[in-house]
Order: sequence, then structure tokens, then C-alpha cells
Amino acid sequence: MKKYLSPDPFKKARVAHGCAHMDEQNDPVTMILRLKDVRKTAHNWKTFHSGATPGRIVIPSEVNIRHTRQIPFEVDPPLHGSFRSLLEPWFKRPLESAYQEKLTQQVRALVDDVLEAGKIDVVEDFSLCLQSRALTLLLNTHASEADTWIGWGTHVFRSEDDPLDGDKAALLYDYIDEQIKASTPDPEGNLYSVLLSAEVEGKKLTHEEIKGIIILTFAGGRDTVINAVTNTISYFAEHPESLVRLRNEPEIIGRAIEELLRYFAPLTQMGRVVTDDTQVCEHAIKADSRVSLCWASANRDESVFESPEEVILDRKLNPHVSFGFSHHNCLGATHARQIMRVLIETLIEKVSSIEIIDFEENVESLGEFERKVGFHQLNAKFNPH
Ligand code: HEM
Ligand code: EMZ
Repeated sequence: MKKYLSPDPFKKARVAHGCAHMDEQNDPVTMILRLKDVRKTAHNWKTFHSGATPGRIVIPSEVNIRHTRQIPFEVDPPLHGSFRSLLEPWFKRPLESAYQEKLTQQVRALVDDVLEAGKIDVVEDFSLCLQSRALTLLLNTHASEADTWIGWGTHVFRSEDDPLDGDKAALLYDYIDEQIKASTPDPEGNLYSVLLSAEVEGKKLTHEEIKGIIILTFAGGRDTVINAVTNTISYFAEHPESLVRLRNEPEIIGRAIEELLRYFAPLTQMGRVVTDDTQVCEHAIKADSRVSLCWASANRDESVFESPEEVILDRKLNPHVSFGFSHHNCLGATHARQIMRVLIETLIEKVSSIEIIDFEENVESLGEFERKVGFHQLNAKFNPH
């Protein structure tokens, strides 16, 4: 069995029913598995809303470990749109060349370290460092902040063994409270200062609203980016010829990024709460129950993607939903795509091969399904040209 593979556990249920049921903390979830249904449901925010009790649309539910509403993630239109208008220009900064140059310097330095180090754990020693350092660019904070964030481990408020560990969550919340209190309003400053000086619908943001935006920026871009980077490394470890191909055909790097994101779907699913009795894929769904948009399954929908279980680096038609769909599509996607691009360009330039020594997969248990979403550990050695 190839180590990089991310097998599709949903195929049978997707083809036969389009839906599946999952029990989760006494709050069951109907999982929506086909691309068309996922898109339709994501678009219909009136019937499938995000503005439920904070934490309830996340699977596993975070209602017991989080009371702050994440913004704009847990807000519905029209208020959602007002927050998006405020945040979008900030989250598009990764398109600027100065931002890309700094990111390139960070990634080159990290790859140089790893080439010298011998055996490393790609998750802890590479992906987590890359994610944390790159986040200092997105927040526009001092580079040394990354060391604190690296110390928190791969998920910012779920501990590895206990997804509902409240103490771990408190660490992040206290840190953010302090950072907001220590900041002063400045529209040209870091994200805290920018938010302190901003208005939405004519009103200054409250401490709790700023906290909700910052928690989401830390949490939403943490394990997702770590999974994307670690899975990408595992793929190139087993496909050194793909690195050679991308060096010879740099014009397909953009497509390769989308294909790796489609195949690995770093975020498996996200929930919605149903506002009225309704139906999805011919199943009756009661008001106030949960459904999930299963991005990972939708990305393998055989009625849309040719050979969905294969990584086709230059795949042309690729309407994947790894970054979600419609109103809540990922605000961090520009940053995440830049990370993938700089990573691939740096590997092409500096690395001839990657040897995997041993690994421990990160497998999610989702009712009847088990899905590999990444690795807990991936010990490997990078070799230079
Ligand atoms: C939303 C995936 C990286 C911040 C989403 C959604 C998905 C997703 C599927 C939609 C959620 C929904 O519809 O309920 C990913 C993946 C990433 C990634 C696969 C990496 C490969 C990031 C990064 C950040 C970020 C780096 C910021 C640091 C957000 C925010 C939202 C979001 C703020 C909510 C947008 C809204 O509600 O309007 N992401 N994400 N994400 N993501 Fe990401
Ligand atoms: C939430 C989520 C955001 C959630 C778009 O996804 O990411 C998860 O990793 C967090 O646990 O709280 O931020």
C-alpha cells in the first residue's frame, strides 16, 4: 500500500444513497456525500444555517469547549457579508509580491534546515513550523511569535488524544485576550490593531467579536494547512518523478496545487443546522438537527471527476470543494494556495528526493467510515540535489 494514499471511504454510500448517518456526542449528523448536493446545501443558508450555538456546526462538536462565536464562519447573511467585506482585503494580501518574497524566504530557510538535519518528523519539524511562521505574515505580527504557536502543537485548541480538552482550549483563548488588550487601534498595523480600528455596519467591533475572528484565523488555518503540507510531502516522497515534471512544466503548478488539495481534502466536512423540516437526497431532516457538507466525499464524486481516486497533476476540470462553496468559502485560501506554491517551487529547486522512514496515520472515525486525513507523525529524510 502506498503511504501517501488517501483512500475514499464514502464511495459505496455516496453512490447508493448520497447520504449517511453519523452519531456524534448525542447530536447526530446526516452527512451529504455528492458534490451537487453539497453545493446546493452550502448555498441554501436560510434552511441550513451556520449561526447556531457556537461550536455546533463543527464535527466533532465544540459546544462544550468554546463559547465565543467564530466570525464570519458562524454568522449567516446578511451580517456575514458585512464581516466578509471588512476581512477580504486583508486576506488577499498574500497576492502582493512583498508578502510572497517573505514567505519564500521562510520556506527556503526551513527547507535548508531540514536538508541539514537528517531524519525529521515532517509534521512537527516541518509543517507546523511552516504554518506558524507563515501565519505571522497573515497576521502581520513579529516573526518571533511563531515560536509560541509552535509550542501549542498541531491543533490549537483540541489536544491530540482528547478532542474535548477544555484546558488546551483555554490556552489559546487567554493568549488572544491578552493580545487584544495589549494592542492599540491602527489601520496600518497587525490584524489585532486593524480590527480595533475597524467598523462593521457603522459600529466598532466588540472584544468578543475580535476574539471570534482571531480564534478562527488560528484554528481554521492550523490542522488544514498542516495536513495539506504533510500530505504533499508524502506524495512527492513517493513520486520524485512528479517533482521533475513540475520543474520541466512549471505552467502546470497551479493545476497540481488544486489537484493535491482536491485529493487530500484537508478538512473532511463541516456542519450546518437545519432551520425547518426539510429533505436532503430524499431523506427527511427535522428542524434543529445537523447535516454535514462532506467536502472529502464530494471531491471524489464519480459523476463529476474522471478517475477521482487518482492524482492527475494536470487535471483540467477540477471543481473541487476543499475550500468549501458559496458564502463561507475559505477566507484563508489565498494564503494556503501561496504556501502550496512556494513549497512546491522550493522543493523543485532544492530537493532531489524524500525518503520516508516510518509514519503514523491520522485516521478520523466518522460513524461507519474511517478516513485518513493526514499523519500524526511522518519521519523522513530530505536529500539535496
Ligand atoms: C472556511 C478549508 C486554510 C480561514 C473554510 C471552509 C473550508 C476551509 C472547507 C468552509 C467552511 C464552511 O463552509 O463552513 C480550508 C483548507 C485550508 C484552509 C482546506 C488549507 C489548505 C485556511 C487558512 C485560514 C482559513 C490558512 C486563515 C488563517 C478560514 C475562514 C473561513 C474558512 C476565516 C470562514 C469563512 C466564512 O465563514 O466566510 N476553510 N481552509 N482557512 N477558512 Fe479555511
Ligand atoms: C473551526 C474550523 C474552521 C473549528 C473552517 O473551519 O476549523 C477547525 O479546525 C476548528 O476546530 O473551531 O475554526
